[in-house]
Amino acid sequence: MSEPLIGIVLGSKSDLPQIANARALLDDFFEVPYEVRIISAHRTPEEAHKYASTAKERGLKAIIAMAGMAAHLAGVMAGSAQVPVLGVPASGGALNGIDALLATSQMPGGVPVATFAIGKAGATNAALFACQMMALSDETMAEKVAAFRERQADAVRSADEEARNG
Ligand code: RP5
Repeated sequence: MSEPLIGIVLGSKSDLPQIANARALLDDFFEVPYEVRIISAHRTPEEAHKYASTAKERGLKAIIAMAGMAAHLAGVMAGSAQVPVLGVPASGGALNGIDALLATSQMPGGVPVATFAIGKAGATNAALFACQMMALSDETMAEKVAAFRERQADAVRSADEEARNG
């Protein structure tokens, strides 16, 4: 098995269902090696630092960090990592992800976290964004990104045709 190029880190195993579509895309369409880890900024802070600080030397091109509630995970990763961190606020909790959205996006200047939508859509887009970043220096990946967009557009056109034909 190839070494992972993308690290997907979740704050809890309860976040796992929210990355199902992202995983399917990476597995089946983009065929990118990735790893999934459960590491908490609060519950396992030493592991969080170790994971982020060794990401570049282990060959990761990006870290996708998803966490909910007081979501410090992406910020903690960004503080120690030398690769881009894509933050995904997990849905759930009393505020259904709004808390995580603010915690993930409102980083102070100097430590960027690219923040995506709450929940499944955000995880999907973070995975696509990681592929797009890799496509800048990988022509095969660039072709897959283009093919994905075309497939998506075709699905909308088919839906449009069905709707028009009643
Ligand atoms: C966050 O707290 C996790 O990312 C999860 O979204 C939320 C709740 O975690 P559990 O109590 O379900 O483990 O750290």
